[in-house]
Amino acid sequence: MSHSKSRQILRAIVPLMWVVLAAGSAVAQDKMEWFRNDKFGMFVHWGPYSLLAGEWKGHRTPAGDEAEWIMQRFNIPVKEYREMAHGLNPVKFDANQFAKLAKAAGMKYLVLTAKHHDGFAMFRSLVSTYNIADWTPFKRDIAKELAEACRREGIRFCVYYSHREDWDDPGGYGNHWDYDPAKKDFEKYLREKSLPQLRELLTNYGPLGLVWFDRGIDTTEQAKRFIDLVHELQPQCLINGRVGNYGHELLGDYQNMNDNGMPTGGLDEYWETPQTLNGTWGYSKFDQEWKTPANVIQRLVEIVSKGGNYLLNIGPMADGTVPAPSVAVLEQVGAWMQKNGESIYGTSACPVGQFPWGRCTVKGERVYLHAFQRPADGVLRVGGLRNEVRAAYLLQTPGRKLEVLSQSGVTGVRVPAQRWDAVSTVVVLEVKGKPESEPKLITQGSDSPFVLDYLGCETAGRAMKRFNRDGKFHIGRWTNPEDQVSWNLLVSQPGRYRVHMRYAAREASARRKYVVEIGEQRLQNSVETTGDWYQYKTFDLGTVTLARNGPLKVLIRPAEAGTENLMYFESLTLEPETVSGQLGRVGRQ
Ligand code: JFZ
Repeated sequence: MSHSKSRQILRAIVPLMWVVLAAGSAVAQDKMEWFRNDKFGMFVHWGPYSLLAGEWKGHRTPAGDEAEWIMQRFNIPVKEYREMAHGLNPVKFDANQFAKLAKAAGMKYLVLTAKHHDGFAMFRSLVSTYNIADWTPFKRDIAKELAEACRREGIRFCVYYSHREDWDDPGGYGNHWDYDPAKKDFEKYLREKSLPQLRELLTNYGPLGLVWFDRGIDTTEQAKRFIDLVHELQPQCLINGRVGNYGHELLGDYQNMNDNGMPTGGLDEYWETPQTLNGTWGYSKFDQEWKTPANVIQRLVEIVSKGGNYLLNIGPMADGTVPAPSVAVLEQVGAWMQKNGESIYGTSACPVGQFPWGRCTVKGERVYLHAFQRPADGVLRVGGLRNEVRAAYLLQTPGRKLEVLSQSGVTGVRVPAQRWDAVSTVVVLEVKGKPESEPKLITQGSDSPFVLDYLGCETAGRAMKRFNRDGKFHIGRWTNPEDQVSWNLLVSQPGRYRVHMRYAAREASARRKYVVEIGEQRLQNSVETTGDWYQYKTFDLGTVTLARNGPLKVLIRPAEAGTENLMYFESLTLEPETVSGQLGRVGRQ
């Protein structure tokens, strides 16, 4: 057999070996482990839109508009856009530079737009010649080069794939100017382009960290075809929440928060916030509104302190250059990460919430205090931490212990004036045992109701605090009596209160019984269907008496065992009807 023939066979076999290896390891490891540890990733939005750079025939995409949407923004005919795409030729592209930049920034995974909404593939595809290798003079496979460079730098390679939106294909969503939407054959598009290209990505580029789907899809059945294909070829590969219909039950291994959103946190599942470095994902020559390194670092700390990952974008130029301001910001972020990465990687959400001076993350028996500003007296105060503090020191100088103060449940650490970092000063508290918070106490203002929602509650069993772009924050996945949510109230206005519950429930949950325990009082009701997923309605559960000042526990749970999700719970409100307002004896309710 000739040398070239054997190389051809090897080239065909090697990718399949990855697939076989990946499949075997899938069962063993907790596939979320790397996502939970790595925290910080690079998003790369790159395609023919980068050549237009926010301008089409003298028209500019408006400020804050996303330059990668230019084809739809200006209803550019497929014929003209395709003609333009022939000109994409990133001769300055160096995959090693991208991977090294991600590494220098402290980013651990990289997500490349393999196909965005314009339908153009940034990888060599046998499904469609409308791709970087066949359609342009560049002729190389960008995804292949990036995947290999990422592996050399220890960066996990991932792909973004717009599985529903495709302005080039008559069967895809979104092009209402060239094609009649009523004549769209979406099923054909799924069968002949979207699913086959996903198969190419899962077969030819080695193990992928995750596939980042976008803009949802109509039915759960359609979404499951993408999920099943990923699981079939690379079971260890993660899937983001946008694979499914935003208004339906959440699918995917983790949830994406709204783009550029700063979530309130408090979720019981993995989530990620994608953000731009300026105002657009795809490169625009007009948008120079770059985030500062301090801004990026504080956003990273904020997101990680609430249990999320941060996916931060670069928009390379058409010639393959990464805009210099992006490089400058990421290099300075990396310098901070070099010194403080221990307080980010592998940490979990802070159990004691946030503070006026900054945020906290936790790992093992360490609490990392991230101070964005110096309190006037130089003392960082942490309320609600249950653990004994053994020692405190600046992460940069572990040998120099700091003074720890403790007063009525508040821990204070005094940081010398000259030791503060302008962006984020990281103080380490060595504590005894796993960091835990005192139960969150929900207090009330005068005549104000108690509004009990996902943020202030404790969950037990399978009850889970979840997020959905349409359904927003809610409690779900509770089916049995041990799946519970509870709140610890501090009553300061005894009296009669009207109880309202707001939830969404599909027909499958209708008539399921649930219990609301308010102190010693117990309300039992049946779930009423509200229509469909996340169509919330408010129900009056009657009145209760909060007899005296002091602590009161409120708990909600299914009344009996079942298989169906009890409901999508949004909130319980205790509205004062008649309150005495007098200060009474404090005792248990
Ligand atoms: C989508 C894309 O349309 C956009 O071009 C970019 O790729 C971005 C990362 O994802 O845009 C979105 C998708 C979801 C939301 C907002 C913008 N959202 O959930 O608020």
